[in-house]
Order: sequence, then structure tokens, then C-alpha cells
Amino acid sequence: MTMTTTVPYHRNLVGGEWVDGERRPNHNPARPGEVVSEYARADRDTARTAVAAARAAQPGWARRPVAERMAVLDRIGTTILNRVEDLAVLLAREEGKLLAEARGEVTRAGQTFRYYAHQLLQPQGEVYASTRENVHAEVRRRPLGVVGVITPWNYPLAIPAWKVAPALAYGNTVVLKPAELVTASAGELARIIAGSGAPPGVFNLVMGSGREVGEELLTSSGVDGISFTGGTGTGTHVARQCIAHGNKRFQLEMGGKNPLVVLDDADLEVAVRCALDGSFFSSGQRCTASSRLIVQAGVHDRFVEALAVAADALRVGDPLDPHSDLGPVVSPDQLAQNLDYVRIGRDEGATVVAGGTHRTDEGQFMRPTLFADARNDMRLAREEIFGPVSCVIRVDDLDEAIDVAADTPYGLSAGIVTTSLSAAERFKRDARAGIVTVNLPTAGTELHLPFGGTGASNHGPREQGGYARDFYSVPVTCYTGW
Ligand code: TXE
Repeated sequence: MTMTTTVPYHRNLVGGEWVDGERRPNHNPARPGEVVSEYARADRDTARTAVAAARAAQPGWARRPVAERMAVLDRIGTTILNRVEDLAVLLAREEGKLLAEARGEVTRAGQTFRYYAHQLLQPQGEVYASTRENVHAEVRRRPLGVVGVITPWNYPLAIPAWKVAPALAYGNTVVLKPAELVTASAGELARIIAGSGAPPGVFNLVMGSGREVGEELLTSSGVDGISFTGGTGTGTHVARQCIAHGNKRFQLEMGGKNPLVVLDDADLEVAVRCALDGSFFSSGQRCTASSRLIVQAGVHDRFVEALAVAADALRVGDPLDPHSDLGPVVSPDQLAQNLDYVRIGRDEGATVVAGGTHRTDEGQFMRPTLFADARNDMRLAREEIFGPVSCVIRVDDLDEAIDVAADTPYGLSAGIVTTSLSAAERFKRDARAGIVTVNLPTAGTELHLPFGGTGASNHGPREQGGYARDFYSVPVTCYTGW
């Protein structure tokens, strides 16, 4: 007797049709033998057809009354919010984040769609005085057009949501290419959007490799802009391709090597809590993770000891188990990369004071790993690891802390733990990052506020909140004589 598979199977969505491809499995990082879902792998032709469908649908979608676009976005958001539990379980099983974190992510995705539904009722242009007689001057907005959305695996629903929602709201059509590790979340999102009343072609999903399907979006003359989140190397390639192929508009959110400064006057409990969350939660797989802990000499030893104890106490286990504090890392490759950095850190002379190992029985489980005696010029402190690995760098005072914090190619998020108002104000003024936190973890952002960095972390307009409009719509300056 042959067993029939019961795992969900997700197809590509192209012009309102569900399109097959080579059938591929996705595995549970907590139990690698377990297939979570299967997906139809798109090829370049499917991507080409999706772009053509998005192109054909765009003018009509942009002309729909705002009330209709709002209703579609609101329905998508409401459906996601009604399905928090089942989507969160799927997300936790395919990506490995804790169920509680997955619930938070799904909720955030739903709220994001509803937020952009209501953003459409905000003012969409500006009126200026003309310097000429009998001339009316205004700045209107028109949609960017067809947007290629390329997303990573670490927030399988939230990142697509915060790109797709504003894109659709401002009258664009979308081709989404998610990371291949998280096609079930993307597939469910596509089903929800397809059932929302969005006309065929307005939203398309193509699940395939970056090299083939992603590349088609970068090089196609049918795509007007690319919104990308992922590694800095890939982002740089995206930028080059966008410029070479029609000077497409692009927006890049990339890596980070985010500093958390702890001053002598800090509340030690707050400092440990911020470092623990920022460094290790979500297995460190957040672009806003704190991967450099820059600690003043007077508190250094007490901080390192307390954080090592707290890290060792974290329970690493199945993300669906409510007793777990940390799930697995996403893939065997990612685990190998993390362990490689543990070796590199040791070779460079830093000292492991917590973790450094992984469970060898089953699943990609890595212990939260803390290095002391790190220097900011070590690879450990300069390269994004994207795992539960952090390092402590000792400094003498606030000036040195600010200099070390800024000494990185990246610039996404930066935090300080202090009870000094003037130190906090100086840090907010001088930190070279797009997000600055005081007495809070470097990770943890809100959907209505701009998100993005500087340097190697970002290129282009900010994402999220009202700022998203700057990427997804184009200002048009109109002069009318009368
Ligand atoms: O990212 P990639 P991956 C970082 C982190 C991680 C590393 C690799 O350091 O270890 O990136 O992760 C698509 N044309 N971040 O492999 O490769 C790809 O298919 C067009 C930081 O996931 O950059 C996927 O959909 N597209 C980050 C997306 O780009 C291409 C979150 C991201 O993949 C492409 C995740 C190409 N030639 C990882 N090549 C953050 N800052 O949040 C790949 N892609």
C-alpha cells in the first residue's frame, strides 16, 4: 500500500491561477525528518508570466476606488488575525521560532494590513503656493507600478506583510519571491490574499531560487521596483542589477552588527534582560539582534557573570513546547555557520563563557553562546553571524563606547543601558544607526514607526509606518494655470 502525503502543498499564484512546479519539501528544523509542507518550485518562465500578470493588472488596480482597496486590505488583515493560532503553529514548525513569538509575528502581519488600509485615508499630497500668478502648485502621488518583493526566512509572514501591504495600498501590483525555507507561510499568505477579493494579477507568488526566479525580477523590464530584505552581499547584487536593468527603484534592508552599550550606572538587571533578549531570543536570527555588547569596565565582570548565568539557564527545545526559551536555528547550513564562528572567535582569542555547543541528537539546536574578551577588530565582532552568538567588548567610558559602537560597516540598531539622562541623550544624538533604544533591547520595533538603518544595513527609503509611502509611490509635481 502506498502512503498518501497529508502535508500542505502550496502552488505559485500567477494571474489568479494556482501554478504547479517541481514539488519540493520543507523540513521542520526541530525535527529534520519531519516534512512541514511541500511547495511547487517556480522556474524563470513562471516568474516571467507572473510579472506580465502584475503588469496587466496594475493600471486597473490603481484606479479602483480607495474604499475598495481598503476593503481588500482590511479583509486580508482580518483573515490573518482570525487565523493567528494555525498560522503561528505552521510558522513555528517551518522556521523554528517559539510559538509565542510566532503568534506575535502573525498578529503583527494582520495588523500591518489593517494599518495600511487606514493609511489610505491620510492626506496623500501637498498643496504649495505658486510663485507665479494664477498658477496652482501641488504634489500628487502615483503608484510605483509593479513591485518585486524579495524576502528572507527569518520573518516569513511579517516581512512580506510590511512590504506587500503598503505596495497594494498605494496602487501597485506585486510579485512576491519568498526565501525557499519558508514557502508554507508565503503560500498561506497567497491563499488569504487570493480569497480577499483582490483582482487576479494584483498579487502573485513565485517560490523559487534567488538565482533563477529572483534574478528574473531584478532583470525584467516589467518590474518597476524591488523591495529586498536579506544578506548584505545579496543586497549589493540586487542594487547593481536594478541599476543595470532599467534603473529600477530599489529598497534594501540588510544585515546588522548591532551594539548594546552598558554603562557603569546601568541597572544590572535591566542590562542583562536587554542583552539576553537582544542577543539570543529568536535564536539570534534577527537583523536587529545585539551581537556586540560594549560594556564599561566598572560593571564589566558583574555583567558578564550575570549574563552567562542567565544564558546558561535558557532552555533550548521544540518551539511548540511552552517550556522552551529558544527554538532551533533555521537550517543545517545556518548551524554550521554559527559553529564556525564559535571556532573563529576562539581562534581570535575571545573566551566562551556560555554555550558554544549544539545538541547532536536531533534538530538544529544551538546553545546561546557568549564570548568575553572580544575586541572590536575581531571577525567575531565585525561579521553578521545571524545565530545565538554574542560577544562582550570592554570599554573605559561613554566616549569610547560610542566610538566602538559606530566602528562597524553596519548601522541598523544601537542600544544603551544607563540611568544617566545625559548619557542617553548623547547616545541618541551620536549613535550611527537607524534605530536607537535606551534601556530596551536593540530588537523589537513597532509597525507604525519607520524601520531601517544606515551604512551596509540599508539603502533607500525607510520601511513601515507612513514612511513606506516614499518607496511605494512616486511624487508628481503638478502646475496648473488658470
Ligand atoms: O539571505 P539571502 P539568506 C543574512 C544573514 C544570513 C544571510 C543569508 O546573515 O546568514 O543573510 O541568509 C533571494 N537575485 N540575513 O540566504 O541569500 C533569496 O532567495 C534575487 C539578514 O536567507 O540574502 C531570498 O529570498 N534574489 C536578513 C532573499 O534573496 C536573490 C534576514 C534573501 O536571501 C538572489 C535573513 C539573487 N541573485 C538573512 N540571491 C535581515 N537583515 O533581516 C538570493 N536571493
